[in-house]
Amino acid sequence: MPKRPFAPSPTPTPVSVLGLGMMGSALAAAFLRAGHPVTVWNRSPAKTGPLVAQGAHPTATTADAVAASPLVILCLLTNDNVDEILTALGDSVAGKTLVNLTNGTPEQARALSARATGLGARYVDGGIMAVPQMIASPAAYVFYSGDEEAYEIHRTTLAVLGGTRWTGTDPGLAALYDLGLLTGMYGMFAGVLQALALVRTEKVGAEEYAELLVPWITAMLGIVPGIARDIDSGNHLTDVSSLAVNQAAFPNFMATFEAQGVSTELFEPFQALLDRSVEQGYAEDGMSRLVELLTR
Ligand code: FVH
Repeated sequence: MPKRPFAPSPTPTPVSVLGLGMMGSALAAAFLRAGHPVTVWNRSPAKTGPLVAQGAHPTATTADAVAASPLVILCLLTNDNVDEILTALGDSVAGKTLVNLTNGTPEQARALSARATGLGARYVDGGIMAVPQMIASPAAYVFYSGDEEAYEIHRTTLAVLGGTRWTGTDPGLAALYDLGLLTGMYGMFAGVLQALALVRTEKVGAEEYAELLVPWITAMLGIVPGIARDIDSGNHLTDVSSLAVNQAAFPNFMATFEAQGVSTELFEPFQALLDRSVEQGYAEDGMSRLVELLTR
């Protein structure tokens, strides 16, 4: 990564955290442990208690929280909540850096960035790749995008939470990267839950079967770089497993789900996609072709 011209502050930057749910509380606690002066606000004031016991300064209003620090972290349930707060704050956010770690869409991030910038603030969007218990551990990291200068000024402070991964100046990119990884995760959960539901119908224990499932899925993940390479090159012909072979086998899954009394709802769309791929003449291609078919 090229050297950046923006030096971080030598003294711990005061940080305000708005939103003290499970994640916001973990973020505020991490800043406190790292020696930052921390001001906290939450809609339900009772949640400030444990953080005040750790040294945080509570505020009754979002305006007071924002006034207390140059760096303001927002971690609410939805970006609608962020939008409401921003509307109420108005131009009192001028001169502040807002880092929004609320889960949301790229479009929402771009709209919030435009709003915040219009009010004179600097806006950085973030996607947290961790659960609260992982915050400040080596396994946690956060995607960031938006105002690069503001990000660089506060990067050392943000690094308290975990790794920092810059994705670009388009404010929507952090949300895109975040949702992409979570999409992979939900796909994995869909397959795992279906498999466990299936074998359970014959009284195979979930824990026992998980011992087979985990190494199998781990081995299959080894194919992903090859699929990614084929997507990037546009060369979808495969010598691993053709769409024709997968499409021919898929009815066996659907029939077995039906016969065993397991819902087919998670897998019907995949069957339809495989059918479409073969109908459209891609029988000899591999899984990478499906990305083309999924992209409208
Ligand atoms: N928890 C996790 O594992 C994931 C990991 C990845 C990132 N997500 C996202 O982080 C955001 C916050 O999640 P959370 O786990 O902290 O969620 P909650 O514990 O439910 O806390 C929600 C906070 O939002 C406040 N809030 C809700 N509605 C409003 C509103 N209308 N106005 C102001 N604040 C609101 C709520 O306040 P209260 O209910 O305590 O008064 C909490 O502070 C989220 O985007 C995840 O997707 C977490």
